[in-house]
Amino acid sequence: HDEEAVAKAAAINADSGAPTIIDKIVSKEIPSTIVYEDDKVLAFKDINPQAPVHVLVIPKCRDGLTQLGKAEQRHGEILGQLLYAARMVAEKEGILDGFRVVINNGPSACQSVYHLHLHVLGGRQMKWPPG
Ligand code: IU
Repeated sequence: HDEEAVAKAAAINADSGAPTIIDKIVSKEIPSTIVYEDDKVLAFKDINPQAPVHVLVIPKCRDGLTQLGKAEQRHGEILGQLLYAARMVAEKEGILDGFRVVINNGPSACQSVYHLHLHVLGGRQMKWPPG
């Protein structure tokens, strides 16, 4: 059953605080196609793109931000930097006129990687509401 499978997958991917694949992408142990990088933020192409442009924007240092729900006041600066980086990605990818930024938070939103990441999606007509 579809709903059951989704719930099961989401439960497996609960927030354990364990290291994630993103650590290896940041260290470049796992190669990725980098779209934008500065000292605090990295943006790279999603391996399973859901749109012609699908880029993930992450803080290089997780610093407790396994998910947006764990954000504290002290994270304000990096959160702003991530949003600005998303805009830089949109410009670089030529979708500044129309793009979507998504953060999946927790099992019911199908978060699968517990290192905060913004999805930047575009290059096609996006639908609303999202699924
Ligand atoms: P989510 O919001 O946690 O569901 O998004 C995780 C994304 O990470 C998802 O779109 C995956 O395709 C993507 N991804 C990736 O780009 N590279 C990887 O090695 C893995 C996941 I694992």
